[in-house]
Amino acid sequence: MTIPFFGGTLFVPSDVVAAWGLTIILGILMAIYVWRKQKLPLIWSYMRTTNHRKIGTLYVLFGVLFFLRAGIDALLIRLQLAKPHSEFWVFQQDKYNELFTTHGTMMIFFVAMPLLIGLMNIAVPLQIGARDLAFPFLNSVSFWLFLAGAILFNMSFFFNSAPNAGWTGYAPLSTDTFTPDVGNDYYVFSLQISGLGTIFTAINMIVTIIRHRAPGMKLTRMPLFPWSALITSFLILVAFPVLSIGLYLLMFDRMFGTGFFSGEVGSPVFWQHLFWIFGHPEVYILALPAFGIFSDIISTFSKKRIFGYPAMVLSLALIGFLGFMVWAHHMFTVGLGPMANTFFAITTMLIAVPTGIKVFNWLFTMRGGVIRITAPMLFSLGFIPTFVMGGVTGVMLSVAAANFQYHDTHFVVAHFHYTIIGSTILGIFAGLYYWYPKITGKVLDETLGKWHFWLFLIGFHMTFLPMHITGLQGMPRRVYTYSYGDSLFTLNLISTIGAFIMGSSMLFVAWNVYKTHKYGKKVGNDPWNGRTLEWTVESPSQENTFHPMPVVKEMDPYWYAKVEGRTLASTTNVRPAPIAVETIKPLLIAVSMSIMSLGMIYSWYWMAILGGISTFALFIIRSETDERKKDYWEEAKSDE
Ligand code: HEM
Ligand SMILES: [Cu+2]
Repeated sequence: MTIPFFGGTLFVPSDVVAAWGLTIILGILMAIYVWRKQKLPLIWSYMRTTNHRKIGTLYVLFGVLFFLRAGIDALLIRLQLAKPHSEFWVFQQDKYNELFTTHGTMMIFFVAMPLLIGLMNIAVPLQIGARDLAFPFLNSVSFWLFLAGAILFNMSFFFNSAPNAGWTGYAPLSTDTFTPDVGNDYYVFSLQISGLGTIFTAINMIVTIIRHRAPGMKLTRMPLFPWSALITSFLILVAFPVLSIGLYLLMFDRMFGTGFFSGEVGSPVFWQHLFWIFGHPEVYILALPAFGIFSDIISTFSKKRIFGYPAMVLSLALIGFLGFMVWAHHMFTVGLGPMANTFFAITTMLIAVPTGIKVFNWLFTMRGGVIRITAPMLFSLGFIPTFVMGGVTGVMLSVAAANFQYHDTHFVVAHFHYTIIGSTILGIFAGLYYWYPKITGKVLDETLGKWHFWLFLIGFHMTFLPMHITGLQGMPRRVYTYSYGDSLFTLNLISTIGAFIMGSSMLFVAWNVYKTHKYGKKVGNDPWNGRTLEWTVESPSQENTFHPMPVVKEMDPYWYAKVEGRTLASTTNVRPAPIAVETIKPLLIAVSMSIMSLGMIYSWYWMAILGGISTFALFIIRSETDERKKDYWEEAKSDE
């Protein structure tokens, strides 16, 4: 669509026009709803909250919102690939590149990460007997930084400059020589901002889990989800700064004419190293929390303690450690040489060992157990074979010589969707069904949950199983079309139909949430007959839980207390809890940083400086106000 604009003409693609139109209409409808139902005070209180459950809920809400966007991207990709020589209406110019870039980037950073972090926020403090995260203020800063990054990223589409160099932002394509438009600046700054928030969360989680466990809850008695959160946080702490550095250098290349990743002295391979030193651990940052969720759920619904607890913890740690030794398996075809390729092939294959141990331990946990097939359990059961299949193709990919054949084909696309959806997404669904009572006080409808599960799983395998074959037949990834002669049509059509089945399963979630909200009954503390501490507190969990504090004498303390018909011992002599405050400052920090980033993206330096000054000022103001000041004294005394 071309629009006359001050004498010139403006070209606006029709999908962007549609997006603006839709957003304005939805915005107006939402404003009316908020006004009519008088929800403003509620929104205002959530904008200032520092409570872990509320922040966790916000993460989940926005994660789901971005899932919708990234999911629609996926459906558009699949529509385009449904038949050869397709000319789908949104495919003006190089839209396909933008679509797979926004799909991949959003799914990883603005869907999988926030949903997992949201679940950690909701469940981890309750599971370890902490009243909140160690730094509630910082927690809220993390959330708003994530949201600021995500909104920034999405804004790019509305100005018809979505990033288009893939979620990996490979140089030299992502440098200003080849993509001079601001699209990839949006990529750089939105990941930078939200990444900062993620690093803060990691610090927060580590301190919370190390410092704020209930009395008697030794690390060796801690449930596996907090364990996975702890190890994941260490991975984040090492991996995300590397991404930040990479993005920082890319920013210099794009905006200030340096040549880190191209030219005489720079090299695109430097970017690949930096990116994958972050990027491979990132895969485990997504997978490990899901492992933790499955462990807790499988144990609960098998009525058995998790099998091989020490081995489970050790293999979590080992996977985390090995995750840092394998990044170059993404670079087999770059030409690092046979020695390097062999080293990275072997370390990659080694990861299969601890992963295999975990799979067997889940199976042994179920063996001889009293199994209840509930929605969360179904997702956990669906995870095991799906993830194992992804693992098998992973080992195939790690054979460096064979990798030359698979590299950058749909085989890889099939592989990583099996692992990421098999672990993270199924884990998120399982966790959401499982902890829904702790979030809202109601249990989601089981029948609709099962519909969701089956449609999703069947649709999933229909979508991605054929991609193994199209990939082996040589269908390249990130290429927007193919021809009839390639004999790829039927398999691609099946994939597309599968994707729509998968998409339709989400309608059951929407219906379920609506139905539960409308007709669901409030449930008590312990709707699943659970084993761990989160089931001893109210549903939904209140601010300031655990008064008095339970004393933990074994693993799964709540379960053994129930079995032996006693109540958990408790004490009031505990370390002072983190102090929740209501404050708008975290949101303001995020807004200032967005203003700074927008200024940088469009080289409006006055605006960048303004945003920078206001960020800095807020830091100063914050450092002058510390709600814990008087409690430091008490804590110092109690530590003596
Ligand atoms: C809902 C169902 C999904 C469908 C139908 C789908 C489909 C696809 C397809 C066809 C591609 C390849 C595009 C191309 O190479 O031309 C792709 C890429 C990708 N997908 Fe998905 N996907 C789905 C869900 C997810 C999820 C849940 C995640 C992660 C949490 C994810 C992460 C990625 C990533 C990282 C890429 C690579 C993008 C790139 O090449 O830069 N996808 N997806
Ligand atoms: Cu990897």
